Amino acid sequence: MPETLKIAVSKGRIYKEALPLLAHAGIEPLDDPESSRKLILDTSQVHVHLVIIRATDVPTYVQYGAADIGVAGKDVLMEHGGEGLYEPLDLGIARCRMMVAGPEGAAPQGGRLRVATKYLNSTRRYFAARGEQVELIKLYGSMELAPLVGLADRIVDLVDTGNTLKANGLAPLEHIADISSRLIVNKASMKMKHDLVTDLIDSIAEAVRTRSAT
Ligand code: PRT
Ligand code: MG
Repeated sequence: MPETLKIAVSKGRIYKEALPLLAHAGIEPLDDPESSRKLILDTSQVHVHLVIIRATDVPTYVQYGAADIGVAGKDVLMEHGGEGLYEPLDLGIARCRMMVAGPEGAAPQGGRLRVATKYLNSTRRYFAARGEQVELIKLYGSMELAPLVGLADRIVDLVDTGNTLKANGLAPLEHIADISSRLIVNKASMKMKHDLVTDLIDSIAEAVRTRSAT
């Protein structure tokens, strides 16, 4: 059987920005995941398939070898921990910052801060490194709401333009990390499908270089 490559990618902003990089490597999906219900897409290369999954699930699929390669946000990778994965390439797409945010003009807090986030591990590490004791509240989305209704004093979320924070009377307070999407590779696939995988990495790396040169 000829070797195949499965590439895990999420719909939305990562997919949109990854498409031109994949196209440069000669990989063009034959369906549009935004309109098709298919979760496995054939591409212009018969041996390459795209697996369309939730952004937070991408590292898990690649870790277990259900996909050979994936495109995942650094935010998601920092939560996952990176076990079983190589991270050979920063794609420079879907850029944003992970920030601590809170009410505009909030007075410095005396007691133990309550921090709401979906990024529990990153948030725990960040405050621990600063020697600050905080109470973490796990949320799955709409973190901006938490300070407005008294659920939390601060949130940790991704910020791009800052419009979402501003619209909710919040301001960015502390920078935790710069975020962009990374190419990740299953460690066994890197060995077993070495030529296929490294050819793909090289050609996507070239696409990234060409793009940043323009
Ligand atoms: O939507 P779903 O629940 O399926 O998953 P997801 O929200 O993780 O997926 P998606 O597609 O929204 O995000 C995928 C990845 O894009 C993230 O993991 C990040 O690596 C990256 N990314 C880049 C962003 C942003 N920029 C971003 N601005 N992800 C989310 N946002 C959100 C942010 O959480 C906040 O709600 O946009 C809002 C802030 O944007 P501004 O411009 O108002 O500051
Ligand atoms: Mg989303």
